[in-house]
Amino acid sequence: MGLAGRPNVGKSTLVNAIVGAHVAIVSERPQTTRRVVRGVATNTEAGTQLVLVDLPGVQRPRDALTERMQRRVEHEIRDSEVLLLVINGQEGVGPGDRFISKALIGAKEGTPVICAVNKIDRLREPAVAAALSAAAELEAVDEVFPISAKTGAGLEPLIARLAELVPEGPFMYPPEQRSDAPSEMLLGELIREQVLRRTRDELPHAVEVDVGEIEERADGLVTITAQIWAETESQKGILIGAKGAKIKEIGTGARRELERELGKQVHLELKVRVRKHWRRDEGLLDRLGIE
Ligand SMILES: Nc1nc2c(ncn2[C@@H]2O[C@H](COP(=O)(O)OP(=O)(O)OP(=O)(O)O)[C@@H](O)[C@H]2O)c(=O)[nH]1
Ligand SMILES: [Mg+2]
Repeated sequence: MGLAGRPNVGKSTLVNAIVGAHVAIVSERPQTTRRVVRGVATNTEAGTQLVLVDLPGVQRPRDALTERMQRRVEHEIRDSEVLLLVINGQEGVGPGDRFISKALIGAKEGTPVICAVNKIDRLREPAVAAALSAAAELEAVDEVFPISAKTGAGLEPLIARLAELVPEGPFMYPPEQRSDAPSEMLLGELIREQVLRRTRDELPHAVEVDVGEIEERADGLVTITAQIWAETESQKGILIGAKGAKIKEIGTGARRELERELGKQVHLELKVRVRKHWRRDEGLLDRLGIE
């Protein structure tokens, strides 16, 4: 089941909420998600498993990175058995949502499209009703659900409906598994999430994280080395900060997240490096697993 929607509408937040774990990274900045992650939510009692494909926001490509992201979105939408179109209820239905709705019709051919009108915690009742009816008018949309991925409001009926719609069959993943991401990717993304939380303007888009060694000592301490890439010397300077204050702050936040994820003590070694034009380097993007 693929999640389509404009950047920043809350797709990754919704995946985490349904899965009940931090499998996808979230930030206030648009275009946070670069790598496709499958979040897995299994209800063993009911015998259902939802596989939620968290996708980058639909956008106009600008370079090799965004072109790959967009191509991947289109591919995953074509392959989905159920489509979940996420809309920012606070902003209502706009031209971007209509564009995506049209694209879904093209890919659809009998695929159910469920629309989640998100962020209703920010809205009063009449505004929710208006957003719902605008969403219901979108050509591709079969059903609409008002939700808040943040507070969990409205999630239960949405999840129940999605579970009805997924074709029956054997589980694709073991019931305890929460995501398909290899641990290096997940750890790198958790570091990038901390960078995104602490940077602004162009910087979030210019940053990439490359995880190197992950070593566990006999006493259980895990040493992780990672490089944070920026595209220019001045971006590198911002990431390091005055007397290294910024990188220290990022490192502390990231270590906390990594420790929570691994359930172990972590020693994190971060280096900031300039890698000019990495967003245009097809070979590097391959190696980074951005397909
Ligand atoms: N108030 C409120 N904020 C939300 C809700 N869902 C998500 N957000 C916030 O919206 C912002 C974007 O959330 P993401 O989940 O990263 O959005 P996304 O659609 O995955 O964005 P991209 O990966 O960039 O396409 C974050 O600051 C979230 O905390 C919600 O239900 N209510
Ligand atoms: Mg996202």
